[in-house]
Amino acid sequence: MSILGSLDWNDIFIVPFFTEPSLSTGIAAGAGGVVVLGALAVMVLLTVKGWWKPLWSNWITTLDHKKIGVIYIVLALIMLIRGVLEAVVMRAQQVSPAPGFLSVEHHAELFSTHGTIMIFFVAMPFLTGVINVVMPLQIGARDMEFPFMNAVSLWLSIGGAALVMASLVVGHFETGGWTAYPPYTGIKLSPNEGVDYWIWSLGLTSVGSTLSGINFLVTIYKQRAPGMKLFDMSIFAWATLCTAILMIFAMMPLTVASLMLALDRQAGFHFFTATQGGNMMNFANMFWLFGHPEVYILILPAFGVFSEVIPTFSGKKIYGYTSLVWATIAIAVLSFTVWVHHFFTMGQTANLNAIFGIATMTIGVPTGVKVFNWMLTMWRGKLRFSTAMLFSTGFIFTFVIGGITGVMLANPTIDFATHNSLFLVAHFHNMLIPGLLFGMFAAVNFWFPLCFGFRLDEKWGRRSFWLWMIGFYGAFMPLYAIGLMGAPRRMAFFTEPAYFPWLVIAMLGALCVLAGLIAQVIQIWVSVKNRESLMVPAGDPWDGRGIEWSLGCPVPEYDFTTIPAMTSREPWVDAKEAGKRIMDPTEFVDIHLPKPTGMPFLVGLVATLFAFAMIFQMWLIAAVGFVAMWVLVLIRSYDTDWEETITAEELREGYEAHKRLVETTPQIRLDDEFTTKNRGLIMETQV
Ligand code: HEM
Ligand SMILES: [Cu+2]
Repeated sequence: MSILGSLDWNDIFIVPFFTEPSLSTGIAAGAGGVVVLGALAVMVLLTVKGWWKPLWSNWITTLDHKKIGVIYIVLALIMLIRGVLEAVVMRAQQVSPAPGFLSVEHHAELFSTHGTIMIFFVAMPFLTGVINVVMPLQIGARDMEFPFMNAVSLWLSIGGAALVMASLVVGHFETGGWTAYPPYTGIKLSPNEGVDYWIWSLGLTSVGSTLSGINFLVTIYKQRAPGMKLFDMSIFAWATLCTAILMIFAMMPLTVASLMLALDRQAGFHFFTATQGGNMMNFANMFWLFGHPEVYILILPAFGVFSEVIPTFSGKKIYGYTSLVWATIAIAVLSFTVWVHHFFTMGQTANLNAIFGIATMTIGVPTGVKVFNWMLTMWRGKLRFSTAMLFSTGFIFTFVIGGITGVMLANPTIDFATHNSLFLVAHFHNMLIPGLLFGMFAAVNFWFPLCFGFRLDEKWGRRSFWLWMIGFYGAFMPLYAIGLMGAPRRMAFFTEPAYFPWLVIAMLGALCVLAGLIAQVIQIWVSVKNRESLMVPAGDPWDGRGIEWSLGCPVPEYDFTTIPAMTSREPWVDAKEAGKRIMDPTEFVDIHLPKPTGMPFLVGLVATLFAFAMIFQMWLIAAVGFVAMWVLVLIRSYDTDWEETITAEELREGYEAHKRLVETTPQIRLDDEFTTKNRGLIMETQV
């Protein structure tokens, strides 16, 4: 056995194109080329601009929750570009004359990477990033409870994503979809390294997410500002609390199921082989015991975002705080009771199906409560349609349609007819695009100034919203129609002419979504270029309600000069109503922040090396990587010099400086909110 395990020449991305030239292998080689050249281009840019050092000292070694959050979001955006491009290629494949330009395996690889990437490397890092930035600021914490572990989670997620990217360059990804059901993904039917890529990239990121869940939960329990009761927290913090609990309990079945699959594949176990006493249904049950709560991990933070954005831009406080909190808790609890609806057709009794069908429909109730809460918050409000607000209202409207089709699918009799059809594909995109992506886009447009000190360009933001909205309807409404006509999912091509016009519309819709994504890239570009005129240093560009808007933009490294006294649910609104433009300080005391360290990056690096070695069965390298990972953690445990102090005096100076700034900033009225007059100080305070 060689030290390079199962790796051979044919695994290098351009080789298949030379051995069997075709459009399909050409596209694969092109994709690998983009990854390699892209990586090279970034390195050249960093070298030419001399950015390696600032990148290392300001970002890679950071333990600051805000920066960690930003890195997560950047990761999500990069992976989103890949995911959307893959979707466009799949759409193009299905409108070309059968059998299309992709080989069947290549198409299968595309829907598998698309699904895996969108869930684990777009959605998860996106929401983890937004929580990282916002939650500590809303509860009056200076950082996460475990900043070092937070950075380790980050680098494990990046490692997982890097492996999925590596599969474009070295070897192949799997072809069994994002769910990777055995027996198809067993060693007999999927002998190459594809499934191992899936197992180990998910392995890294699922451990990262479990640790993030623990971190969020403990932070909320232990780091709330003095006097802040759980029922004083923002709805977003509540959403984080419930998401964190789901992360802790739901990621583990996935980690375990994928490791069992690894044992089946590489160590001759038979957990899931029916002929050897195993049972594939154990995989299905464990996967969906993770999978269903997962969709609420994805959606609850977005619900939290909407619950912050809608009140702000309606000029009213959130309608029905308590009912919203209880609805969130109810959704989190119920989410563990419905997993069987993912396999109604797989052999259990009708009675069992009925029970899980009813449980599924029950989730519609608390979700409906929320929709009414948001609508009643807007009712008679003075609505301002910022980009964040557009994404939020677009969400409500679109999500309700997706919810209705979900209640339809919850009925086992209907599910038997639509299972594995494009109707289902339309349904879950109908939930995830508004319910996850729109929420995250709203969050970025809303909270961006906290991290960078300037707003994002509204004109390009609104354009991106309309392109996403129209693109979504174009891309997915046709799938409801052909799904009901009988089109199955995961098909490399269709021969039924009646589907064709619908597929063309879906293709145009996907292109429109791609245009929306390009508009967002332009939005960021334009905003960075015009950052001087978009600066909002006084810190409150939207007449915000949460205490995160009282800190100045960008928020200083230590977040709070003094931890605010939480005397009510919305102390910042109270302060503004009392005519104040800055929160009263409590007491200035020395604080300790963890020093930047490259250790989490190194842990992530060796963990990724270990995972890569496991994929290609390089056992020696894997063993070294595994040991190195723990040695690094051990070294860190003995490190005593890991804190730096910020003195009370520095904090007082920070406070005075912010105060002077606010005093000299021109105040504007809400009508000028979207103009360059907005420097972060708005006169009108809402009720
Ligand atoms: C942005 C526009 C998007 C387009 C145009 C798109 C398109 C597609 C297409 C064509 C498929 C294959 C359907 C089939 O089985 O024939 C698919 C599958 C899938 N998509 Fe998307 N998608 C988009 C966004 C998303 C997002 C945001 C998510 C999740 C956060 C997502 C998650 C999935 C999943 C999980 C699958 C199933 C993969 C499998 O069959 O294993 N997609 N999508
Ligand atoms: Cu489900």
